[in-house]
Amino acid sequence: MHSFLLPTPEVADALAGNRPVVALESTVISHGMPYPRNLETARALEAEVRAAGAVPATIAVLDGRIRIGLDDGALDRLATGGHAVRKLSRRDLPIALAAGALGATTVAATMIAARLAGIAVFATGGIGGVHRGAETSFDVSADLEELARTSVCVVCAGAKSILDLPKTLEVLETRGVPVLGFGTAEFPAFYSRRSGLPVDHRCDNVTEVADILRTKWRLGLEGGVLLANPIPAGDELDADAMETAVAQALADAEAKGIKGKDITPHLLAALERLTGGRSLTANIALIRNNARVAAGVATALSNS
Ligand code: PSU
Ligand code: MN
Repeated sequence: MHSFLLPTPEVADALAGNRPVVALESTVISHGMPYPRNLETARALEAEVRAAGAVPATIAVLDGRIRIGLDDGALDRLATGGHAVRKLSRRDLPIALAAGALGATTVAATMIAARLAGIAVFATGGIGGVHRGAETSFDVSADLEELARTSVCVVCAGAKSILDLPKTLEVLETRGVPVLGFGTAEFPAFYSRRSGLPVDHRCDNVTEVADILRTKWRLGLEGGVLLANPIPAGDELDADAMETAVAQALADAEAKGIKGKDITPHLLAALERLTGGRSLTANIALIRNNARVAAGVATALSNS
């Protein structure tokens, strides 16, 4: 294990015994949801992973180490820290570690940490992608670069329509990232099951997903795989109503001049306000569903 990594004994044991482990990110806890729902959700995700027979490893940066698995105290600091918690992507990791800062890891940084620790499967809500208007702003999430280079399977519910979904899929294609639909041939749009955009391949069970992962990596094709798992039908939000809310959230961010790493957290908070909290409830349902599926994939992968 890399000297910068600090796994909990439970995670270290599971990895040493080739038992299934699922990585979980912390930016969604610190910057993606309000307290106390964020803390409840973080705990619920760990419980989902355990109930499905795998070991959860929530990842964050504390006191100069990348923690692989968090105790209650650490989870609490991340959930209550607000703006004192840095949002860490690839570029930020060395700075935060060297400074001994408290930081939450994005999809990109969580992938890096998972890979270093030897964890192949990671569950999140939605990935970052190509922002609307990227042709002038150049705002393309580092998550896409990381998916291109780091060999981890990321289970998500697609990407939010705060992003430009067709452009996001174009970049994933260019960068060689397989996009698999779990029980669907369509890329899901986070709050809704459908986007009208096709995935590369539909998988109907976790064994098939594990086969594709193994094949990719045995071929020496380094890089991630995106497993897109639609929000459960009963938790879906109305696509038109969400589009209206997204347009308002984007206009608000533009008016306030929000840019760079602050834009995604700002839009998430605005959507929650604009939907009277319904976006948060949907977010929690889909991320729990992703944790369950990720545990299944990790189990299928460790059985081979
Ligand atoms: N999308 C969501 N919820 C989130 C994020 C994205 O629906 O919480 C977080 C993830 O941690 C993701 C990060 O990796 O935002 C992307 O930020 P940016 O767009 O600045 O790359
Ligand atoms: Mn960005």
